[in-house]
This record gives sequence, C-alpha cells and structure tokens, in this order.
Amino acid sequence: MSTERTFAMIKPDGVRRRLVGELIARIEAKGYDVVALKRMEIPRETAETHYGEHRDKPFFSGLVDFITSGPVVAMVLEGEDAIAGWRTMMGATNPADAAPGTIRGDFATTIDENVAHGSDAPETARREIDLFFPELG
Ligand code: IDP
Ligand code: MG
Repeated sequence: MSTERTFAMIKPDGVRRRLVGELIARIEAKGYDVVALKRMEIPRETAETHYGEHRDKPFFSGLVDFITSGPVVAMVLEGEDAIAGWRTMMGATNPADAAPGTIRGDFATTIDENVAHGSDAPETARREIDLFFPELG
C-alpha cells in the first residue's frame, strides 16, 4: 500500500456528454482526492507528446485529432494505489471488453471514444503529471 498520484483525464467525448460531474463523483466516492484540476484544450504538440508511445500506430493521427477536438478535464488524483485503482475504475481500453460498473463499461461503446484516460504506471504518471501540470513540479 502506498499513497500515489496519478494523471486522469475526462476526454472530449466525456466533456461533450456532460459526464464530468458523474465521473468526479465516482472518483470522490472511491476515496481519491482531486489535488489538481483544469478544463483545457490540449495543444496538438502536447497531445502528440502525451500519446508518443502510439506514434507509429495506424490510429495515432485519429487519436490526436480526437483528443484535441474539444475541451478535456485534466486532473491529478491522489490516494492509496491510485494508479492501478483509477485504471480499474476506468475498465478495459476497449469498451466492448469493459465490465459493467466501470466507466468505459457504463458510458462508452467504441475504443476511439472511451471517455477517460489514466496513467498506466508510476513512471507514466510522473511524466503525464509533469506534462499537464508543470506548475506542480
Ligand atoms: P489506455 O487509454 O487504456 O491506456 P492505450 O493502449 O494506451 O489505452 O491507447 C490510448 C488510447 O488510444 C485509447 O484509450 C483509445 O482511445 C485509443 N486506441 C487504442 N487502441 C486503439 C485502436 O485500436 N483503435 C482506435 N483507437 C485506439
Ligand atoms: Mg495508455
């Protein structure tokens, strides 16, 4: 058990569909603290850096188009094992595989618009928090 910080984001589809309150309610009900939050439009260059691991994938440009298609809500969550815990709350990347009760299981049907993002490991969390919230450094 350890207190961790992770980077979480409500993607443009989640903001467009007015799921911000619902998702933050789930985060707080679970027991994580929202220690930083901003609604923002992601500059294309930041999006390309954020998703840099997928640069060579066929869906990369569509993914960057989507994530820059409207405002997102970027957050830093803090709590016990928050990195893996937030991933569990989101559910599988492909909503078709995401269990009911998870965010993607409950609110999404397609992999390209799957509502939420979460860091996948401690090193990723550090990098993503630094990219979106350099002022916390
Ligand atoms: P994650 O968001 O669960 O960490 P990643 O594999 O890191 O999943 O992929 C990042 C994002 O890229 C996914 O959330 C999804 O929106 C999108 N994505 C992943 N694989 C595909 C695909 O095969 N087609 C279209 N979009 C994809
Ligand atoms: Mg990922």
